[in-house]
Amino acid sequence: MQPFDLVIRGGTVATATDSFKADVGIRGTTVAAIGEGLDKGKKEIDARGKLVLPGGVDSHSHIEQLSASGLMNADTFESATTAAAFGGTTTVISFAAQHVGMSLKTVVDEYHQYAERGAVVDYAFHMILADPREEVLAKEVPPLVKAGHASLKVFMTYDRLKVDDEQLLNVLQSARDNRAMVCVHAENHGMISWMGKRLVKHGYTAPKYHSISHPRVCEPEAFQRLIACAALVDQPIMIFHVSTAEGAAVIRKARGEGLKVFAETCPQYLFMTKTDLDKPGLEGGKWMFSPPAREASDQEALWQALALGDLQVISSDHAPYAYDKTGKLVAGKKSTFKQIPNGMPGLEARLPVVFDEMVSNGRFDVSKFVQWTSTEPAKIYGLYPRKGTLAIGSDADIAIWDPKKSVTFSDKMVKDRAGYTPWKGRTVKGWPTTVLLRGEVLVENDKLRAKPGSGQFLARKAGKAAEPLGRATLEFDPKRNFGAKLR
Ligand code: DUC
Ligand code: ZN
Ligand code: ZN
Repeated sequence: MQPFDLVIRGGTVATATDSFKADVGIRGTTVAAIGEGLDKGKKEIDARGKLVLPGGVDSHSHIEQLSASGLMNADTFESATTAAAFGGTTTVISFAAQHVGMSLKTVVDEYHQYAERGAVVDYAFHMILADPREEVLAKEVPPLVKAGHASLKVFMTYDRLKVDDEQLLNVLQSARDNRAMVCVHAENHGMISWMGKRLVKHGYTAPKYHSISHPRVCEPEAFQRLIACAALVDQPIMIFHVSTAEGAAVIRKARGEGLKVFAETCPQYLFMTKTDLDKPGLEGGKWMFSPPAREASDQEALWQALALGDLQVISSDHAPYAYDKTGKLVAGKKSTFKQIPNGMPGLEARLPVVFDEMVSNGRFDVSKFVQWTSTEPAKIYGLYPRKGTLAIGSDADIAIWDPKKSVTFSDKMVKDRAGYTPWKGRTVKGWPTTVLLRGEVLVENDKLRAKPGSGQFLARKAGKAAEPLGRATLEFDPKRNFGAKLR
């Protein structure tokens, strides 16, 4: 038997189901053995007193992405994935963002180029459809899904991105025909637009009013409409960034009816509230993301929804804009909240802030942490078991966590290019001190060891999650619809 190239010795290994003391033996790029007293490796890492976890999978991150108004976000693939690596994340799913009039294929080719140039962790793309015209759905989506882009994303709000109900149905049908997951930013557009105009007209223009301009009800309303459309088509969906207790309740009901509705939340909804936006001047703009942070009671409801399995994933929704003319202040120092781009950096902080609460503070155990931040996203998006677990044959993407290391977030530590962290001043206990990607050291002793472009594209086939239920609604059942054959 060949010797191991690397043995991680003496740590506590945790997966989504178990945690136990074991050595991990790596040959080449994959895990070759997990057990006690493994033979010596060519290299060894001493993990005594540490947790040995699968690298994080962040399935919602906006990287080097052009907004509909033509604003590029602050990160390149190099800076964003470096931030991810330092925070223990070894796989990201970001977006290839189509805007109206664009060819989807051209867009995907461009994002491939950006990522090939800079990524230091492995990556895949969700394809954003802002213009799901017939030719795009008929000619571009099928070969792109076959090429490994097994998820589509649509927005139900934002002026230049949103799809109406008929377009949404077309996208859901296209995903069903091609076997892909559909991810949705689901908020009621009319309510947001109407409230925003009313607030500004009355002079309420500060960033804190952003949170009021997204009425709570715009979430359950959009979720219900989306779920009804998905059920009509019989297409599984992923609801992005759930922020309210009412939204989570709608998801619970749908799942109780057996519908394939998956959902995520993000650290900002678990740890921030609307009062975080209440800062002097435009400073609160740093905490402006959509949907907005809500109330402390929503945080409890979201933890409960995770515990019950109604939400399965904690992603970052990393969307960095610098606090200057290139980003948050693009419309100047007198802008209204409507003119400030939405989004906050989150790739680096996602795992440490969640680990601190779940593992260090004991809200849940380390297996649940692994489940929601690595295993479930890998399963739902067709990356498992190559990613998302530590098993024989899995990629050796490993984050070695020091559960005793305390870190206080500061602007100067950030690796992304937003230039600030919305977690500034927060102290967390537990930090990934050594991170491996496919058996190679990625981060060690606070240094990045990988070269830009060393991350690999992950071609994905949709997993079980994206399989339709096979339950025909009356309208699609020839026995009940006067014989119409619509499939
Ligand atoms: N909201 C989004 O819909 N996308 C990016 C970030 C944000 O805040
Ligand atoms: Zn969104
Ligand atoms: Zn997003």
